[in-house]
Amino acid sequence: MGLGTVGWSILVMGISLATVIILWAWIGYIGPTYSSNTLIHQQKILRQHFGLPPQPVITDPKLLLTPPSLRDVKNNTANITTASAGTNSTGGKSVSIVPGASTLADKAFSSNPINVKVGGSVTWTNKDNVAHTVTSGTGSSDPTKGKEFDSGLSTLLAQGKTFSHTFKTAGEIPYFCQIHPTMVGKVAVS
Ligand SMILES: [Cu+2]
Repeated sequence: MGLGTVGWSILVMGISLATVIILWAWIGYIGPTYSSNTLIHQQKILRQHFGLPPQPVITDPKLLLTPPSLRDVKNNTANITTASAGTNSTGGKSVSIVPGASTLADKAFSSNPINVKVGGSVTWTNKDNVAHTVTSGTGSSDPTKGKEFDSGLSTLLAQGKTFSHTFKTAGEIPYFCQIHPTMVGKVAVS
């Protein structure tokens, strides 16, 4: 007499259940950390194999709460690279010319507008891989362009270069890039 359809079904279910129980007893509970633990284990073996120092274990909660892409990897601290609108060490303000600035209009400068006290300075840092200028005025045809400040067409702000200007009188000063005149910003001096 054969097993029949029901018999086979029960047998397959029984084998499946037995397999699951055996795997559970052998490997244990496979939870959300299983694959990351496996990767850590594999990495440890590979590091030993290639004579590399062990991976430092990050325990600083401040660092763990910072997404990896925002960590300052070199210094291994939670030095978050915010769009710098901050006050720099000399008490002046910092403005970034952001990556891809030439097509970003009034988003080319961060922060924009920037507020500064009379007697305070603003330092622009070019974080784009294209050279720019920071030139006071509303645009190329402004007769007063460059009167308050101009980083200059002969001394272009290449990637990583900075330009600073100290503001002596209150007022709102528009500025732009002479190479890409659609890049516009404003300094509010009070
Ligand atoms: Cu430009």
